[in-house]
Amino acid sequence: MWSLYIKIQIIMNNLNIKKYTPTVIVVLVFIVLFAIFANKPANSNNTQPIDKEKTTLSNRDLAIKEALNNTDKLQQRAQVNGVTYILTDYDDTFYGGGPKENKPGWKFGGIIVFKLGNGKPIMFWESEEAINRGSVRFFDINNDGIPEIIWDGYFGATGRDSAFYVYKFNNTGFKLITPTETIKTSSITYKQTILGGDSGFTQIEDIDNDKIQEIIVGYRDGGIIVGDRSGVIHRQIYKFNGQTYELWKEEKIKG
Ligand SMILES: [Ca+2]
Ligand SMILES: [Ca+2]
Repeated sequence: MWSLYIKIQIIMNNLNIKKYTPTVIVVLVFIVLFAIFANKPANSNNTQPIDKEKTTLSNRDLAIKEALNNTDKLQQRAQVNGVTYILTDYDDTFYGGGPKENKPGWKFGGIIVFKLGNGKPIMFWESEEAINRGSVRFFDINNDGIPEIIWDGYFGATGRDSAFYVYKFNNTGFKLITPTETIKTSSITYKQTILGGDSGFTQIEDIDNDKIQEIIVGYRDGGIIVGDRSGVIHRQIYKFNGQTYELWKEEKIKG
C-alpha cells in the first residue's frame, strides 16, 4: 500500500495538481480497493447454504448420501466373485419436519446395493417391493457360498407384524426368491411379501438338517390373553427348491 501511495504522489507531482492531493488520493485508494474486492471470487467467503441443501431430502436420498459419504463406516459388505457389494436400506418413517418419503409415488422404504469400483461405491441395484421398518443383511441362506440379501421386519398397519424377503445375486442385480402378492391402491401398484405373521414367530431355521435354511412364519389363533395357552399356533414353513422359496409345510400347534 505504501508503494501505491508513492506512485500516486509521483503522478500528482507530474500532473501538478498538488493542491487537490488529499482528495485525489482518497478517491484513488477507494477505486483500487473496489477493484480488488470486485475481482474476488463470489463464493470465497460465502457462508450461505446452497439452494439444493434447503430442499428436504427423502429418506432414500439420505441413505444414498450416507452410503456415498461414509463408505468406510458401512458394515454391510459382501464379496461375490472378488467384487465388493455394499448394502444399505431406508424406511418410510419420519418425525416432525424431518425427511420423508422415497421415490415419487412410493409409500414405503427400500434396499439399495452399491458396487465398489476403484474404491468408490456405484449404484448397482435397488428393491422394488414394499419395504418398511426392519433389518437387512447379507447372509448365505441356501449355503451355496454366495450371500443373499435377507430382509425381515414390520409392516404394522398393513396387517403383518413380521415379514420376510430374500434376494439372490444374479450378476446384474438381486432377484427376489420369496413369494409376493400384488397390491393395488387408487394411486400405486406394488408387490408385497406373503411371508408374514405375528411378531415372534418369524424365523429361519434348518429344520431338515440339509444346511439350507427354511423360513418359518406363524400366527396365534385365539388365546390372546397373556398366559392363556388355549389358542392354536399356525406355522407355515417355506423351503428353498433350488430356485425360489415355496410353501413346504403347514402346521397347527396347540398352545
Ligand atoms: Ca447363497
Ligand atoms: Ca433345511
